[in-house]
Amino acid sequence: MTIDLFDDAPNGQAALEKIAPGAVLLHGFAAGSADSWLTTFNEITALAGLRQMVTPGGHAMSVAMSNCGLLGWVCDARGYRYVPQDPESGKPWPAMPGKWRDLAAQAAAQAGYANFKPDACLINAYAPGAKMGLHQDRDEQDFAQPIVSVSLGLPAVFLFGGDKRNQKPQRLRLAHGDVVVWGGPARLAFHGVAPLADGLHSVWGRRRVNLTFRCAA
Ligand code: MD6
Ligand code: FE
Repeated sequence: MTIDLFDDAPNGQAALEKIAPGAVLLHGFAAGSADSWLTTFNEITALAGLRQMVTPGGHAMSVAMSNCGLLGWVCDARGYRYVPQDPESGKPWPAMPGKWRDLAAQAAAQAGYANFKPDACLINAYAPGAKMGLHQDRDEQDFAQPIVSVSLGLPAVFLFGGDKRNQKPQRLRLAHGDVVVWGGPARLAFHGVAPLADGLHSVWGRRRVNLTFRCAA
């Protein structure tokens, strides 16, 4: 199964780069079907629109977000949490597409995390200049489960630190189709995204989209 995916990658293989104990970068793992990612992304964001959420501190995030799956991550004046309904529509988040869930599980398995069954997919859309400050992902119930992060569209510089905020982060270039899998001893590492450089991607245009698959419940 994994071999087939590798054959789909543009260079005929997906190189696995270890970035820290517990964290790997699968180069080009999701690059195979760029058009179908976009079609599905458009269907989901037509149902649950991208929006700039406001942090508990009162700042609008520069990244626009939506979700699919049983649970979606939100933030507002009350804090950060997972909720089963889109607060804008009152409706459940759109279902997680089976092909998205399957690709996330295959990436997790490739990184050594078998039986990954995500219930939440956070969708992040970056316009040029948008960024994400250093943070830990700690709103999920079970830190034994990894996170799988799929990068689409324009390349970004991913900042990857340690489990203390003051550790100087590595700077990793994430290109279209790259997948980062993140768990075990790296699960609570601080990470962020540097301001997105402008550019034009042939399928996604002037933006980067990141999908992070999680087990939230
Ligand atoms: C992003 N990603 O790449 C933001 N979190 O746009 C994340 O915050 C993230 O990529 C946990 C694990 C992988 C990630
Ligand atoms: Fe994160």
